Amino acid sequence: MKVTSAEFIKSAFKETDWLHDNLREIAFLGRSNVGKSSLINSLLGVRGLARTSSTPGRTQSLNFYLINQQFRFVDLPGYGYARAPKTIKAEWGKAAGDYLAQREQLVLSIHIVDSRHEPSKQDLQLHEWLKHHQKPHLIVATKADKLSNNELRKNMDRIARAFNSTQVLIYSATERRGRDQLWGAIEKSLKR
Ligand SMILES: Nc1nc2c(ncn2[C@@H]2O[C@H](COP(=O)(O)OP(=O)(O)O)[C@@H](O)[C@H]2O)c(=O)[nH]1
Ligand SMILES: [Mg+2]
Repeated sequence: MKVTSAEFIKSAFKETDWLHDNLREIAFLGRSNVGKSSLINSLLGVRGLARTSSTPGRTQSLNFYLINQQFRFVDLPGYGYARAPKTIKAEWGKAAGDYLAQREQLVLSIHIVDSRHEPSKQDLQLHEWLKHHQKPHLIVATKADKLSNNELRKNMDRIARAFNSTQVLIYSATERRGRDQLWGAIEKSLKR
C-alpha cells in the first residue's frame, strides 16, 4: 500500500461521535504502552501522527485517522493499565467494547501484544471475545527488536500457544519489521 495521505480526523468518546459514513475501518487494540501508536505511525510512515505517550492509560478516546481518503484506522484505548483510576478502567469496556460490537464497517481488528511478554489475562479475554463474535482479527507481536533471534523464536511459540493460534505476525516499529506483511493483511481485509 502506498500511503499518499494520512490525517487525524477526530477523537470520539461515545457512539454519537463516531463518523457517520460507510468507509471501512481497521481497528488497533492492545494493552496500554504495548506500542500501538508507534505501530500506526510506522505503518503510515508519519512520525507523531498517532500520539505516543509517556503517560500510559490516559488516552481513553477512540481516535480516527483517514488514510488515502479511502479508509480509516481507529486507535482504540489501551487496556490494562494497572494504575488507571477505576472509573477509567470501567470506561475501557464501554467505549472500545461498544465500538467492536457494533461497528458494521469494521473489517479487521489488529490485536497488538508485546513480543517480550506472556499475553495477559485481558489479552486472552479479548482474543476469545473476537473469536466468539467472529470478528476478523490478527495478532501482531511488536517490539521484536528488543529480543535476540533465539528469544524471539521462543517467545513467538509461547504467544501462539497461549492464543491457540498459529498466525502471529512479528513486528518492530523502530525497524519497520513486518510492515509489508501487515499492510498485505490490511489490504486483503479492505477488499472483502
Ligand atoms: N524498541 C521499540 N520500542 C517501541 C516499539 N514500539 C513502541 N515502542 C516504545 O514503547 C513505548 C510505548 O509506545 P506507544 O506507541 O506510545 O504505545 P501505546 O500506548 O500502545 O500507544 C514508547 O516509548 C515507544 O517508543 C518498537 O517496535 N520497538
Ligand atoms: Mg497510544
